[in-house]
Amino acid sequence: MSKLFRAVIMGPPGSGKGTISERIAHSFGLKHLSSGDFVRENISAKTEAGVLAKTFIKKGLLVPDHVMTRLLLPRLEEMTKCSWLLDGFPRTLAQAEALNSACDLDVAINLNIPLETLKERLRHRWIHPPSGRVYNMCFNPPRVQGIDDITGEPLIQQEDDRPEALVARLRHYKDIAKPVIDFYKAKGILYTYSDTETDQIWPNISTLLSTKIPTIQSDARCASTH
Ligand code: G5P
Ligand code: MG
Repeated sequence: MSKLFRAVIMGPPGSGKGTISERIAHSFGLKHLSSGDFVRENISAKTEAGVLAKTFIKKGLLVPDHVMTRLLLPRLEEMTKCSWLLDGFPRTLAQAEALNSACDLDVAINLNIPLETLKERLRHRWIHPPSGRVYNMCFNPPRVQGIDDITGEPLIQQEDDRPEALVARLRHYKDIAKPVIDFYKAKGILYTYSDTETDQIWPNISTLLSTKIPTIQSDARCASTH
């Protein structure tokens, strides 16, 4: 019988959660679920939760816990046969506790990146909204400026990467993350990585996961999607 593997990746806005998640999904076959992408899908589809979430995201605020858990937990229930990586959820202690009631995690990855590095990165970030693909005009630019490599569609800058929303996001992060970090530390599953470069952090995460998930069988691997 296959052993399923469940992980979360935490870190402030721009810390590289999405970039590292894509590498993990590609290398280890985990299904990548990004809470931010999921919220944006709901905003585009104008669902009730999406309309509500938009009012918070525009101000650089977190979406309320009850909205997030109502969006995310049913999605996880559909993935009982998958090994997955949850990117951006939980963000608060209430979310961590709700997730803990729904399933057991194997690993919580925590990215600890200096503030100045974060501000600089997000200034240069562009995304392809339909897929959630992320580019950085310095670090990983698209082949043609402003155009998605795969579909040829235009790239945009997200509303919450605008300077005023960004500062608010970074300020809030530290306070709310501390209890979540302590929660996973107490469970003995927290792995924190501190550096200014994703390429320095990635080999260490890859080594960790190689030791933690050698037994995932092909039927527990899922396509990498957001
Ligand atoms: P998101 O979409 O989850 P955030 O705020 O957590 O947004 P974000 O912005 O998606 O975080 P990230 O995924 O941590 O950042 O980082 P990334 O996108 O991979 O990398 C950032 C940029 O840096 C990219 O351009 C990348 O190419 C580049 N980069 C990566 N590594 C390097 C490097 O080494 N060097 C350089 N130079 N560049 C690099 O959530 C959005 C909003 O949704 C709501 C909130 O309102 C949130 O603000 N939301 C929730 N609300 C409540 N609870 C939740 N659980 C919520 N989840 C989402
Ligand atoms: Mg992200």
